[in-house]
Amino acid sequence: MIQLFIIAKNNFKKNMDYQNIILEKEDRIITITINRPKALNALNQGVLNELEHFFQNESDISQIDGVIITGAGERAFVAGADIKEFSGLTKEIATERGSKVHDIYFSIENFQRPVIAAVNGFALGGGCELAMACHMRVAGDKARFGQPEVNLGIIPGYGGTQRLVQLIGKAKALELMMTTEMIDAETALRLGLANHVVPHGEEVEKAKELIKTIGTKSPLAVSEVIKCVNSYFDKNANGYTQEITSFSKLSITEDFKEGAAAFVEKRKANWKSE
Ligand code: CO8
Repeated sequence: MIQLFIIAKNNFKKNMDYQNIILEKEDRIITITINRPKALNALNQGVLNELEHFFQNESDISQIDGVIITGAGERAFVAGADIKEFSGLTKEIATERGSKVHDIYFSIENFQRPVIAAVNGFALGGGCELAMACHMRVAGDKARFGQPEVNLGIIPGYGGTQRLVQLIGKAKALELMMTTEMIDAETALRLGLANHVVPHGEEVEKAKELIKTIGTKSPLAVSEVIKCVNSYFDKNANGYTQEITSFSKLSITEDFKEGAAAFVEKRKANWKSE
């Protein structure tokens, strides 16, 4: 059955029949729901291919203010990579799959509009790593985060060894990855893994609220903020140099003139992304 639902406004195009994720567009916000609730939304190759397709082909970003990723059902955001697909894994397949998922998660992290994980339940293993690849995380009060891979004899292989350290620091990251302790939403908030905690069921609404606020700001400036902040963690980049590049690029835009004029004239800015 094709599970593609698009509440389309503007020019959002259907360009793939998604089987494992549901896309909805409303108020310039796309919500992606990973739709395998019986397997607690585990990331099989189908889900990964569809996320890859969306994030690497969604070029018409002028039509959107942001993207939300969440999980179907009441229990899980994503409970990890699909463990049932591990049998028959060779070194070559593991290398190929790991690299592919790194690329997908980088395309989320480098997406030019805010991407927010609405964590509505278990976010484990590759699911916690997916949430961490997003720019922010809104956790429901039933959310549980963890990196249980060493229980299976592997490590977090979808970027978790790097992004968990970036978000919560080395000592706590090592502890969570080595003990496999599952933490609740309030602990995730305290550690800096979650941006907000809301009652279960209100995760997507809160994420929408954040995106709507960001949507009132200059889209060009927002995407340069993403680029500069990501440069901090890119060993091949110099974040300070990127900041100067982005700042000077923005300084000659129409939107900069408009933003300054709107301030002086005490009115809302009318952004044109020019
Ligand atoms: N993969 C496949 N199926 C899963 C997964 C998963 N990760 N998690 C849950 N399921 C399935 C269960 O098999 C079960 O299906 P069925 O009813 O057909 O048996 C269904 O979801 C419900 O799960 P449970 O019955 O286990 O529900 P419980 O409430 O008892 O437990 C838990 C919930 C605690 C979330 C439990 O399901 C669990 O521990 N799941 C596994 C969590 C995990 O270990 N995740 C990490 C996976 S490894 C990973 O993500 C590594 C990424 C890098 C890989 C690099 C490869 C190249």
